[in-house]
Formats: sequence, structure tokens, C-alpha cells
Amino acid sequence: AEVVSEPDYKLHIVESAHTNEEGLQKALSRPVQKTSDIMKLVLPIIQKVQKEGDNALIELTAKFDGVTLETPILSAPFPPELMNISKDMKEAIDLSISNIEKFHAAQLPKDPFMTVETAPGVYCSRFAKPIETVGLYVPGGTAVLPSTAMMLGVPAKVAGCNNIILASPPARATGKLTPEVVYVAHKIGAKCIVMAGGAQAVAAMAYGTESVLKCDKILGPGNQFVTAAKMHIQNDTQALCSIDMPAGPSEVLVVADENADADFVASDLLSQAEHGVDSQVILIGVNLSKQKLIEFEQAVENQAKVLPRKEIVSKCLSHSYILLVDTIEQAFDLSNKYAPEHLILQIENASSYVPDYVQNASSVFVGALSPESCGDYSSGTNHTLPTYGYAKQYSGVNTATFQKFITSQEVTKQGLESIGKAVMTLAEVEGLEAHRNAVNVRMEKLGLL
Ligand code: HSO
Ligand code: ZN
Repeated sequence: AEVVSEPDYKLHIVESAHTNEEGLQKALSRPVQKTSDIMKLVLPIIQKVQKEGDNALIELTAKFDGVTLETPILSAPFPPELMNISKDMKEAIDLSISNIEKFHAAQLPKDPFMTVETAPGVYCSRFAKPIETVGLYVPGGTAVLPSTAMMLGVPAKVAGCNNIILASPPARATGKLTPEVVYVAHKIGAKCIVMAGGAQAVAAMAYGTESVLKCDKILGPGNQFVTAAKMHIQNDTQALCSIDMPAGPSEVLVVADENADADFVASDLLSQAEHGVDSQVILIGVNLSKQKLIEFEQAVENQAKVLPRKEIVSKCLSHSYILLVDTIEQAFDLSNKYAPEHLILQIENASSYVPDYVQNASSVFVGALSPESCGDYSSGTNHTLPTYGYAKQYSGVNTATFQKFITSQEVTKQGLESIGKAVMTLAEVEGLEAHRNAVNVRMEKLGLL
């Protein structure tokens, strides 16, 4: 008989991680992303959609998703039979949307027309306006991802975007959109759902087709084809379209001390590990006894081996690490260097460290009772977050992601007196006489010179 070996669930251990340069290098480096090969496959798809519009979408959805559609979009109002979900599911979505809405509404500027008198008579203002048309990509296929539709759709609604467009491929088995996704689209007031996935969905939203409105910004996670297409369209002036952020595999970094509950720690590592074989999970143990380390390892193994996605988990763990350090300061030093997408603190007085010690992380989960799952779905924070170390310079999706900020100024006579001379002096050194004159001509007529 064939011998099927059980997958194993061991994380690599790096002792004295804060001084072990070589070990750290291995543990904290991300897998290399190859985009150029993918781009070669993606470009013809983008061009096809640009040229043939709706027909290309229908053809590509038939080819890649095995579903033949008559029209590539589903327009609002969405038929109730396409959002047929259980009462529990409806309540779960409603509660989550309500919390996400509360948190993102609180991010709207307190003063809608912020004004500062920078010098006597010089009034500078800033105000936000929604991005008019946004395209939200919701991955489909085997995975059902209504949470992504909520995390992108709710802030878009809160920001006041005029046209919210979703894109999601129909399921191969049913030929239909995920009903939960249609329900979320209905709740956030989406205009339509483009029934396509991959690069073709991104291209349709970036350039528009007969039935898809051209979008000003495209957001959402996706596979490497989606990511490559987003990279392409953001550099194409014909599309004139921006994107949310560079995408990479999902990550978690858990900091745990001797008193952390091993079951809780293991559950957090595994909930990230089940996302995909290329996910990264890292545990930093602070001043752990040998006994505690064994407890952590056993908890991981015990929970992992009964998970439905244990194959994925095992592959993910094979490139995942436990870093052992002596102090909390060392733990935060390593975490800030890695800049994780999710940082979970299962240490004593966790909340006291957050404001000052966390320099680079996309979203933080504080204390033993705050699993990442809560932020993934229902607490109110956003789960569309920078990965791959981009937490060093990017923020996760938030209300401002769906706005642009406009500045304005009003200069009075007194204002010209305040800054006119400075403007003319600077214009002169730049050799821009017309600039200088724009101030000079006014000051002369006002008798200010
Ligand atoms: N943890 C993922 C988000 C997600 N989790 C969606 C479950 N569904 C983002 O890193
Ligand atoms: Zn998740």
C-alpha cells in the first residue's frame, strides 16, 4: 500500500535572534516576487479588453472561469434571488458593516473646510472630496470573500464616492456570483458588479467598456495576474487610474511572553498560515523557558493537524520561524525591522507598548483576547493592509483612500504685504519674471510698493 506521510507542522527556531544576523536574514526575508514573466501573460489580456470591450470580458470569463455570460455586468438593484443568504449570515454581515462604518466615518475630517491664516491676510484651506468612480476587486473562484467587499465598499460609501463598482468572477460550479458578495454590494450601494476576475476585470475597470464605467481608482487584493494588471494600469496615462497599494502574501507576527496562552498564540499563527502556502507567520518569544517553547510548538501541531486546510498550513509553516529574544525591546526592534502586516501582542501590559514601541506595522492586535480574525471581519478596522514590508511607508485602506484633498488659498491686501516681497525675491532667483510680475502688478496698483 502507498505510504502517505503526515505533513509536519514545525516552525524553524532561531535562538538569540537579536544577535544572530544570519538566522534573522533568513527568517525575516520575504520570498522574491517575480512580476516580469506574469506581465507577458497579462498584457495581451489587457489589450484585448481595451480593444474588444464587453465581448472580450465575456470570452475571457468563459475561458478562465468556465462560465458563459450574456452580459458581463449585473446592475443594481440586484435581484433578491441572487442574494439569498441565511439569517445568521445576514446578521453577521450587518453587524460587521455597521462597525466598519462607525470606524471609517470617524476618520472623516472634523473640520470639512480646514483653514489656517499662515501670515496676516493669507488664508490657506484644505478640503476633501470623494474620488468619483472606484473599482473594487473581490477575488472569487473557490474562495468566498464577502469580507473583502465590506472592507473596500464601506469606506467608499462613507467617503461618498459617486459610483462604486465591484468586480468578482462567477463561481465555476454554479455560474453565479457569491450571494454574500451580492448582498454586500447591495448594502454599500454599488452601481454594478462586473462578472469577471483576473487581469480582464482590472482592465475593464481601468479603461471602461460599453457597459463598465471607467474607474478613477482600482482597489483590492488578488492573485499575481490581478497585481500585475494593477501595476500596468497605474503606469498607463491612457488609463489615468490609481491603485491602492502594492500587494504581497499575507503575514502575521506574534510577540508572546512566558505568560501567553499557548493555544491562543498557536491559533493566531495558524489563522494566518491557512491563507496560503506563501503566507508568512513569525512568532517572537520573549525570554521563554524551554518548557514554554515546547508548549507553543505542541499547541501549533495539535491545532494544525485537525484543520481542513492543513496541507496549506504545513507548507506555510515550513518557511516560518520562531525567533527567541531576551527582552521586549529586542522583540519590538525585530518587529519594526520586519514591518508586519499584522502584529499581535500577547505580552503583559500589551497596550502600554503600542503608542511608543510600534513603529512599523499595518494593524496591531493588542492583548490575549484580540485575535486577527476579529479585524479580518467584524471589529471595524480595515483588513486591506500593506504587506511585504510596505508597512514602512504605506497605510492600510482607510476613508482617505477614497478621497483626494484639495487645497485653496485667499490672499488679501494685507496678505500681499505679508508675503509679496518674498514671492518676488524667490521668482527672481528662479529667473521667472512673469511669476514676479504677477505679484508686482498687484502691489503697484494697490500702492504697496
Ligand atoms: N487576513 C486577510 C484578510 C482576510 N482574512 C479575509 C479572512 N478573510 C488579510 O491579510
Ligand atoms: Zn485572514
